[in-house]
Amino acid sequence: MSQRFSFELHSTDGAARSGVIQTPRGEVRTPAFMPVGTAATVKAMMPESVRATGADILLGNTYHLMLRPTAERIHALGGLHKFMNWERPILTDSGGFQVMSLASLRKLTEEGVKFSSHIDGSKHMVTPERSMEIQRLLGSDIVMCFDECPALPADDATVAKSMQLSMRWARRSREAFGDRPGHALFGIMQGGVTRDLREESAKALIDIGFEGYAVGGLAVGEGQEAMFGVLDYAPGFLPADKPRYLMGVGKPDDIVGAVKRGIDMMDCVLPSRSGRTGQGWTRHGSVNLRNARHKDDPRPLDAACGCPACRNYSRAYLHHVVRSDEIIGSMLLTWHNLHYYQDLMQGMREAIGAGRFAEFEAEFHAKRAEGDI
Ligand code: PRF
Ligand code: ZN
Repeated sequence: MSQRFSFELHSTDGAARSGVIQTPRGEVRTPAFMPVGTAATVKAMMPESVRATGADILLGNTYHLMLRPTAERIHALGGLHKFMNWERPILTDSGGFQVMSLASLRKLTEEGVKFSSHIDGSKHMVTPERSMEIQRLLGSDIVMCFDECPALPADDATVAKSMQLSMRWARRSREAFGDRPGHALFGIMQGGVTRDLREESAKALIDIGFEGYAVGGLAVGEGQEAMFGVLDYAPGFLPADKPRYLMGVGKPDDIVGAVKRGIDMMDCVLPSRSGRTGQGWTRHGSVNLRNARHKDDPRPLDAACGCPACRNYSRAYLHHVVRSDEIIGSMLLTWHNLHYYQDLMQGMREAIGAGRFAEFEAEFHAKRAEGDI
């Protein structure tokens, strides 16, 4: 591969940044939102539709894909991009976080995590080395270190011990990943809501050296105020010339607050998952299309939105298909939500470029304060 992985910072506005990640599979404009394609699909969406919302990159999951259909099978079929018909960049999570939240009979040791599959109870072991192998077999462009993410609240000693284990696993991940031009390995900072632990974690990761750095261990029960408290200092512990990825975040206001504090990449199941339960996200906040108030409403979900759900259908229709459990209800609302999230990212990228992020943020909050009208 001739083209290597690189990150160019274009503009900054306060702590907020905009730029571009270059990969052999195309560029990722930052701040970037990555739709979640856990099981080799962004649920209810065709890949070309995901692209039409403005997504540059998807997230895939080691944990789910290793269990079904297996990394070896995907590799034999030409890799994850070909398998799911998405040619652009893919970032894969390493499995540790999903093992702890989804698998049963987990046993964590220095070596890795043993667990039983949530699908058929079969036994597996993931280590940093195995996670790197799986992500290589998938053909992931951005590979994540194997880490452990403790649920919060947890006492400092527990968080410190877990973070230090993650840092030893980060070193093993780096060694197992090796040198793969055109592919990137990202380290994952842990340390809960404790400043000293976050700093210790950042130093350990920088000492190892990565192509990008994630802030892990947030949005796990600490609440937005505590999360923003950590984001007030944590991105500053990381190298300014490398992308910073906040894992598993979030609601639109979490995303705006994270970008304001120096985050470049995010992922979350929220826009796709909530679309499948009839929840639409707009500039005015969230709208429950199941609600009877939409029954006779001929207006679009969001008149300012250019997505197919808003251009071609009424709230009354969306209400009807959601209430009737019609598949198109999930399709239209997922499309709308992903489109809204990508519009939000584009708006932030433009605002940062123009040095008016503060105005963007004020308007974002003002529109939400008006509520759905
Ligand atoms: N680590 C990994 N994946 C994650 C997280 C983490 O800490 C989070 C925390 N919000 C989401 N996904 N590997
Ligand atoms: Zn829309």
